[in-house]
Amino acid sequence: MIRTFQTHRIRRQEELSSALWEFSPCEGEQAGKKISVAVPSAWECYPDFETYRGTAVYTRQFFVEKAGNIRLEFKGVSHTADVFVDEKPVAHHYNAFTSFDTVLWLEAGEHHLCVKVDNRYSEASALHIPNDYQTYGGITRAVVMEEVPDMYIKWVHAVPVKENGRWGLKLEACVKNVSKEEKCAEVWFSLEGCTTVKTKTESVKLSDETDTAQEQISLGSISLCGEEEGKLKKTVWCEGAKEWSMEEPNLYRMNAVLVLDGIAADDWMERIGMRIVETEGRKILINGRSVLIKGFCRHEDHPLFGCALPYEAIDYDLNVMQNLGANSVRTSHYPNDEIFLDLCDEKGILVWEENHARGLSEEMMRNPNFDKQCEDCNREMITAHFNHPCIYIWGILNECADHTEYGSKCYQRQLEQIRALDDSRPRTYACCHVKQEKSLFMSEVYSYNIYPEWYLPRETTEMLTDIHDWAVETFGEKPFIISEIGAGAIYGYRTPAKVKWSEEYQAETLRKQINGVLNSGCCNGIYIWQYCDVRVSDEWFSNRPRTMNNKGIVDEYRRRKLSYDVVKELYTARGNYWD
Ligand code: ADA
Repeated sequence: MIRTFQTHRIRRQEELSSALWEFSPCEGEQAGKKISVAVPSAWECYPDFETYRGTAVYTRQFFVEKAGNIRLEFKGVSHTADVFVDEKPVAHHYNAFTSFDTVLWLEAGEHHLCVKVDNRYSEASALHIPNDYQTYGGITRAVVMEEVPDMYIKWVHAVPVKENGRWGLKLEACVKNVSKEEKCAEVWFSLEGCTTVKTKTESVKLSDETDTAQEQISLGSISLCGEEEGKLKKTVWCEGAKEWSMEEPNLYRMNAVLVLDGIAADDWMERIGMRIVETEGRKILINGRSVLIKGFCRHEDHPLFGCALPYEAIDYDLNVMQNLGANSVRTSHYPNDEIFLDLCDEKGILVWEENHARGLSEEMMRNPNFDKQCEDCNREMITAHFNHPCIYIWGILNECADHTEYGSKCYQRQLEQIRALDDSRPRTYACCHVKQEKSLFMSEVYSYNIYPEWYLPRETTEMLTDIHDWAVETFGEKPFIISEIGAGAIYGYRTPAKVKWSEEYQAETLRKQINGVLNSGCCNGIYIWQYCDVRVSDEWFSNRPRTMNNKGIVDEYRRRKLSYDVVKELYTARGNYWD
């Protein structure tokens, strides 16, 4: 499954995943063995590959109907991919959690696709390191083949705006010419589901045969030299559009059509929700209302699927979280599968999406690949996920070294990069070097990971007020979120002694922590660490019984611990807003 809705009516698209591929490991006792596996998947879920770390090749044939430009998109390969078509290298990509693509000219007929996948840790990998979660191996998200014309639409970004009670969209469309010659195309836009879409100039109909009854607006014409890309910009007004909210997540389908040589040659569709996120003093406002975050941190992790959760399992998790009274998810600690984001758009769940990094020391941030790998991740995440109304904030660099001179410069560069890519959302980062942070002047929201009554013998409200007051005194008034709080419990371990690791201890601690945060009067919300128990790297076995991070409210099989009812009681007692 690529997305939860159709993204093209003109561009021919075929999902190459959702099929059996041939998998063959390159190292170890099983090197050269060939097995048929479903893709997407993580190889740790194939029998006898539970702990395989190394390289492997995935292969399959694919068929091109007519000679032309073929775009191959990989939504996620964990963690380094080298792609070959008919034995020729065509793409290289690092990072499991962002997508990449390549456009090739191919003859009609059968072709051979080979993806060499590497999930090893090495100096070359600054972000995938042994960590408090697992770096799986494999083609873990969808693979798509598309036929594109010489000029095609790479993306359209839309920022909702409101003037005099009327919704509009600030649009930017990116077009690419993949041929060697100069070409000119025109891009038309419509928004399905709104009564009309008008610019200040008169709108025109593209043709009577378009699938949509909506008016088409020209975003303009663009001439591009060979292999060049360019952008068109326009603001359009949308009569009758309803806002997107947690309670009523209204979505509209944006439809862009590219006309080349008089023919509607390419199209691109995505959905948008009308909502504006702002911060004001200590409030996070969505369409002017101050939200109260009742959230969970969630890893993409499941004992049967690794990080390659199918649609149904993602939907299951979101339903459970909503049943618990939650209204937000933090994608700790990397960009998530777009199917997750599509579902959050549809269910009205707010998402804190963050780039990929967890707990890197200054020394680790000095890895020569660190800056580039982060910058690539930020750019790929924001470009691909820009239009999701559910994403209300961007996060970076969870618990890295913002307390040192060198580290804080990295934070500042990345916060600047994020602002340049998207100025419509606030930015934040989850801190842990209590009261030593240097870059908080740049983020719009303060966020802290605190573990009172688990790692630290402190009381929740006292600890967070102390940090909050320091941040406000040092950097000024801003919204403040507890981005992690929690306690561990081994599923099934119940004892009247209520000691650490028992379900009783976790349930009691969470009650104190959640009440402490929500009653503090200075917090816009809380993200519980964490939704479910997750597998951690083998190197992280110490302090991690079962080599799992056991702070889930449900275990890895989604079985409820005693804390489930406590969280449900406390979350459902509060509304979605903080007034
Ligand atoms: C940190 C970190 C999480 C997790 C958590 C824990 O705050 O951000 O990834 O490791 O601690 O369980 O200790």
